[in-house]
Amino acid sequence: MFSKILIANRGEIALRIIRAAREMGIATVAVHSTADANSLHVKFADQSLCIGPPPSKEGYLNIPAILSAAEVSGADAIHPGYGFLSENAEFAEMVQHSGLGWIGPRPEMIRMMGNKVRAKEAMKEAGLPQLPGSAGVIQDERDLSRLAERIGFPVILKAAAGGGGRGMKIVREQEHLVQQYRTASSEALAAFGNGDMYMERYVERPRHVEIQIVADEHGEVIHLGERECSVQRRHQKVLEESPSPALNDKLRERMGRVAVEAMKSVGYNNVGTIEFLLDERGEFYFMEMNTRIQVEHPVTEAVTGIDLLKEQIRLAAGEELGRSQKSITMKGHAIECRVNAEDPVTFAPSPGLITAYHAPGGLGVRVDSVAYEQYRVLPFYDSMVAKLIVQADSRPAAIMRMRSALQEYVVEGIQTNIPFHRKLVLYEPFVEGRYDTRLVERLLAEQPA
Ligand code: MV4
Repeated sequence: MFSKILIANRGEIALRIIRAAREMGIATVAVHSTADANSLHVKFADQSLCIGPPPSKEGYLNIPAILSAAEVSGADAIHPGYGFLSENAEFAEMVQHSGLGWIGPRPEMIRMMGNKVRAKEAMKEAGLPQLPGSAGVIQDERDLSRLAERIGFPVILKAAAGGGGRGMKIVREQEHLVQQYRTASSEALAAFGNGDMYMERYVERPRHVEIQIVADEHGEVIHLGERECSVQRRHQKVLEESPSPALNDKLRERMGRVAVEAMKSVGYNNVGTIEFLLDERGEFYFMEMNTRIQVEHPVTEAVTGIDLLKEQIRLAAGEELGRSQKSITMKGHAIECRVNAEDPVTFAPSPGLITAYHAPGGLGVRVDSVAYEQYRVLPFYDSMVAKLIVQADSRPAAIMRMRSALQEYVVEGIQTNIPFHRKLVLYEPFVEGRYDTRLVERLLAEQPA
């Protein structure tokens, strides 16, 4: 097992990693930007090192500074958290070549899933259901119309180097196809340095359902059920829940089984998430895979009772999974609300000083956050300031618990989306569990802030 872990991240996930490591008897090293010198992750780690100024490129993305910090501190492993360097295959490789443990999947897995076309091909080969689409990258503009005719309109053009909703274009009519393709490809080239595009049939009202994978380095793979992530705004998740109100036991079993089989066939290791699109008929299709711990992991922890961060660390140290799929039981229901520092009308980030703070508590209530009274939300980083997670015996009970917790939550001095969350958990389509990826749009149209 590792004896000292360096955490190449900040905020609540850095704190989450510190807590897991401490419970395992592992020492922790925080790295931080000059602006984060007084942050909780720095205070709570056993050791801390400043790695640069506030801009991410010079700090939390500064590979030489982070590797130096690992060497100076005598850390024997690096946990990248989410965002920042967590899905940078070159970084993972450098970490391993420095003789350090990498708390994540092998670099080749990160690389494969980072290229959306390669990931699709590999996952098709591995047996995951796919939407009708182009066989890999679109090679020639002259193939476009034949391709779209075969797939059937509407189609969606996606950037091979994109992901998470970046670099996508929906095309509804043949006559717009070539123009849309040119625009999308040049936008992708500008944004990602790669103009490669692929095409899929467009699913109109999809749900985003993802499966949590846990795999050891010895070929054992299990899943920890699903998370429903359809409550999004501009491809940013706002609320997640588990189980998904859209799945029944049979569909859950099938999704989990094919996901596990696919991961076994590519030799995946550590934790990961397979994202599926679920259509109105209950058919599911592979979308993308995330090769990191995710923001919304606590809802899975809540319903399975498994500490995903401890698992991740244990598996990265080469330990065996030591649990069978049969031993996994899901209990009750969990919901997570992402609390963001943002303007309720424009959704622009609203950084600044928190002048009053009271986090909710009580049975089945968890708050993962680095916020406190007099904490300053910095303008340089993500605007998420807290995750509020509740669990209860049933979905209706979890919704009641979330309403109660949101009522207790006090954050003053900055603007937050807490008022939005209070509306969301009262909104009938949400309460009924009958919603898709357009839920937030509908709520905002019906009840403007
Ligand atoms: C789609 C789609 C409909 N049809 N692909 C958005 C994020 C990226 N992972 C893929 N996305 C989508 N791909 C086909 N063929 C609709 C979306 C999509 C979406 C997916 C999940 C959650 C929210 C979304 C919001 C808009 C569009």
